[in-house]
Amino acid sequence: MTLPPGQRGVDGFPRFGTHLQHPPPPVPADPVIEMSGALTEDFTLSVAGLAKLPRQELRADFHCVAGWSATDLLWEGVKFGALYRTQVEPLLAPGTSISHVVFEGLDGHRSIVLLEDALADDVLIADRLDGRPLDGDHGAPVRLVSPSQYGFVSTKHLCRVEFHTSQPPDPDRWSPIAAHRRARVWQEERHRRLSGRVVRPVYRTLIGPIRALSARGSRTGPGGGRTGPG
Ligand SMILES: Nc1nc2c(c(=O)[nH]1)N[C@H]1C(S)=C(S)[C@@H](COP(=O)(O)O)O[C@H]1N2
Ligand SMILES: [Mo]
Repeated sequence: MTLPPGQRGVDGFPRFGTHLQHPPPPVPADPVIEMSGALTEDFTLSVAGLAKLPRQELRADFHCVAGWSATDLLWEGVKFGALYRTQVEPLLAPGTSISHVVFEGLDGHRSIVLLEDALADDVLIADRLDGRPLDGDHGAPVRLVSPSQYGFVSTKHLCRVEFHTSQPPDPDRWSPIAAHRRARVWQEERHRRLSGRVVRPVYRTLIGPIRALSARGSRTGPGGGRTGPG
């Protein structure tokens, strides 16, 4: 299998993230996803209810912007596009046009995604990985999975989705490592202003330290919680 430009395969699926050494957030007794923003009314989606919607399996590689790729993961969940069309579009006032979607996790991680990217056929709200419920390391109880975009888009521990009619405030804006707004892996859209090729070697130096920190915060022990064959 070829990987996108500048990516290197890793064994297994490490826990990795801006959460660094923080353990995964506790899963609420009856977890929900709050759906809010430019809708005629906000609503709440229960995570248990997701299991009853039309299910989708997705076999895909997962690419972190720092340069590692986990290969051949099997996700299960609900297509974000199907959810949007059936449950969100009916709540749009005439003339309202959504441009951006914000995905927020229980740990405060946020990803800002163009609607057209969020509606791609390979974007899931996933509750299972490799035939098992998601564990804390990989985003329990549910996470976004958008394998055509770098990993930071795929918010773990998803608890809120906001629908916006224009670019929402972006705390990343003036950051030296400002993430690319589309973050498409095959276009190597790592950085907002610098070319992917240029930032590659710099980002790669972050993999070791962030992996070590993330493993330290893991509930399932170092190595990332992906056990068994594969
Ligand atoms: N809630 C939350 N989601 C997150 C992150 C995070 O720190 N918190 N890190 C992101 C980054 S940078 C990557 S590469 C992937 C890593 O997913 P994994 O830990 O399942 O490998 O999660 C993304 N989603
Ligand atoms: Mo990442």
